[in-house]
Amino acid sequence: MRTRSHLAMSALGVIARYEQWLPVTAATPRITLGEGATPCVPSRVIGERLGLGSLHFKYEGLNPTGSFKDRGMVVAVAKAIEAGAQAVICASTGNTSASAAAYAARFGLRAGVVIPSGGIASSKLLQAQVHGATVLAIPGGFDTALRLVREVCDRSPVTLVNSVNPFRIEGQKTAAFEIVDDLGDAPDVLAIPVGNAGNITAYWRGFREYHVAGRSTLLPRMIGGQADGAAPLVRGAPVAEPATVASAIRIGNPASWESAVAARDESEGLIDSVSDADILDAQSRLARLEGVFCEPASATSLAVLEKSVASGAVAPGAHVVCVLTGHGLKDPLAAATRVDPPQEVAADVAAVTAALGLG
Ligand code: AN7
Repeated sequence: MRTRSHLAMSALGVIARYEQWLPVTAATPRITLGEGATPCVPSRVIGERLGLGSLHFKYEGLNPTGSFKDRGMVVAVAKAIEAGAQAVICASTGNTSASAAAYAARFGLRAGVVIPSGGIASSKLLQAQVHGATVLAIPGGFDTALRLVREVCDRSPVTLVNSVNPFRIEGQKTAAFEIVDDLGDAPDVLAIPVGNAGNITAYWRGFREYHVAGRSTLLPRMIGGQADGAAPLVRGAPVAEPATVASAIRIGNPASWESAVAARDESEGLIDSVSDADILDAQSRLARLEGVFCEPASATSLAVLEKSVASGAVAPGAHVVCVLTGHGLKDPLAAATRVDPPQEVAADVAAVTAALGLG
């Protein structure tokens, strides 16, 4: 059950809750849509099966627009307002655009989003549209879209709110603070999906800052997960045409490449890749065994954790937090490939009883 203080935390939002850790000034508006204060859900089944000391899911799908992007977006938009901006722009595989559109709508900015044509999940596209963003679909993938919006920002008075905007990373690091605040210390291992690599950068920064300040006794090993068909950081070279069912992380040339590698190496962690089948299996297991529905990209964190336990890279007994970055309802078509259609039955008690196996 959510406690009163828990509710108060999400009502505060991440800027007001963590202002002393953020680059905010007296002039920065304390805006919020209620982001952050997401639960660390203890695993009921999977952690024990893997032989872990503990496993928690940081359920970021419960943010206002259904993904972790809201943590960074609220800070980026607050700083944009502080600087007098009237418009924001981003490239996106879907969640950044949904978040930018919502915060822009709420706080009176125009939003432009550039997406790969046909390349983002249906609910994410709808979110950008419903919040009134100008949605532009281009031929090519996310990497092309990001290059394009960076050039637009060099020429025109519009604020870029991709994670190359440093305020995005600053806001996103609050998720690491929350994990330590909720669990009492940092975990041994943090498993996290990696696309444009802003989030692994942000968590590592957050854990380090809390550790330096004496809020935690340890630093987690960062275990990053990419999809086999979109694994530039595993290969060590950009991927020209990234391909995976996990459209959120269909990224071939991550903007935060160096800081992701630094997070991996400084934490003595690893970044590995998993197949689309493993990703969808992990998504399904989370839904069926734990009651937690996340999108495919998010399930990459569990899939890479399972692979790491199997290889011995993560030891039995380890205390692990798995970051579930976005809600499963974001991408209904992907999840629908792994479920049975409803059984058509007659509208009578006997038929329903028999179909339920209660007869
Ligand atoms: C659910 O929305 O890049 O490694 O444009 O939506 O920080 O990029 C989304 C990325 C993981 C990867 N999980 O995080 C975008 C975008 C989900 C995501 C990632 C994304 P980064």
